[in-house]
Amino acid sequence: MSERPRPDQAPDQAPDVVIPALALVVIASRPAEAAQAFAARHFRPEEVVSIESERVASEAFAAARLNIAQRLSDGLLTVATIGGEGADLSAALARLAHHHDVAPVALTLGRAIAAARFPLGPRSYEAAHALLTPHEWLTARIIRQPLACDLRGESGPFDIIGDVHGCYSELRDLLTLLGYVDDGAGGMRHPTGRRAVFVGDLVDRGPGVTQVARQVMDMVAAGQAFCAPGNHDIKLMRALEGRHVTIAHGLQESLDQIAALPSEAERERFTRDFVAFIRRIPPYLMLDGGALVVAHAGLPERYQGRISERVRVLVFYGETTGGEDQYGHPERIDWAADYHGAAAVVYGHTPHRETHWRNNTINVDTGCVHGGRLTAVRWPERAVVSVPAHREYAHRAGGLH
Ligand SMILES: [Mn+2]
Repeated sequence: MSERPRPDQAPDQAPDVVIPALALVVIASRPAEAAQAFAARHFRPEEVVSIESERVASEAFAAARLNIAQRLSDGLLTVATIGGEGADLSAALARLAHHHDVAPVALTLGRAIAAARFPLGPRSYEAAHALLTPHEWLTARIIRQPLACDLRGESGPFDIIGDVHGCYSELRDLLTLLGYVDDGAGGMRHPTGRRAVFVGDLVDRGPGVTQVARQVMDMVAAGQAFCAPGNHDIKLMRALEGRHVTIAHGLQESLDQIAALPSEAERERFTRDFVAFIRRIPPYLMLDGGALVVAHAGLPERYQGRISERVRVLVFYGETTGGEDQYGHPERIDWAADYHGAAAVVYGHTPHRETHWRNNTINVDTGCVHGGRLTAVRWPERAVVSVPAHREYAHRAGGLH
């Protein structure tokens, strides 16, 4: 972290330490007393677990580990204070956080702690902050930043729209049927303030990929919509970033349609805007005080309110058995069959002919691009609204079930 004060801070003010609102914050100092004092000053007593031993194979760590595991399992921010030794200990704490799909964040006090004790990386620490002088320890502010998925402050009414896959005409039909009107600037808005929420998979397979993406990006930018990314959106983003991806499942249609934009400037602008958009939107959305979760492939209750690599894979691709059905589609684990969560989960990803609420979940992918329907569910009404596809744009082996 930079020691240079930001322009809006007094020169002797320590930099703000921004941590995720759900994290395992590991505070290290040599000796450990400074870390304990810092934790007592900046965190609530029940949030802090002091680890009195530097060794992983100690009773002190075993006891602390149980306590930390319980708190992380309950989705509570937790602070562990440790001394300046024991790289094994910092690694064990990072593993414990990842096990619970919580970000491990390090905060070191003083110059005596080697940064190497808190390596950054997907299997290690997400961030490492350093406060170098006792003056900084006293003046630092801890800022708890809500997770990107935490949109609980956004309340409805919403219209949550299933996989569009470039079906631009049908998207316009559906938005019109739902009461949205052209806002004169490319976007659409609802006269009574309803907002659209997209479950993702805007692109691939269908004929209007760039129009759909542009429409959704415009609506999100105008505050008229939210969007969770789908696996197809992520893959197109990667392809546009120049990364190696297998061209399959309709990706070629998206690339062709982008290549067919009328000018190099428009191609560049679309590529830049789409990549930035998919990068910026959260992996899934918690809305309406937490009563509503929108995730492309759904999300079991134990992962709601968490963001990790495992959660990303789950919300983009869903859980599969690794096997395939008779048509070559991945065999999916029916997570909704035993869903008992308090939050309603609206998702898409796997096309079905019919849609209905089941255990407080609903799959709104009714296979529009495969000649089915484009579907929305109204929230909080829970009513289903849909429009028929104008035609079958992409064949699905075995058809819709
Ligand atoms: Mn899809």
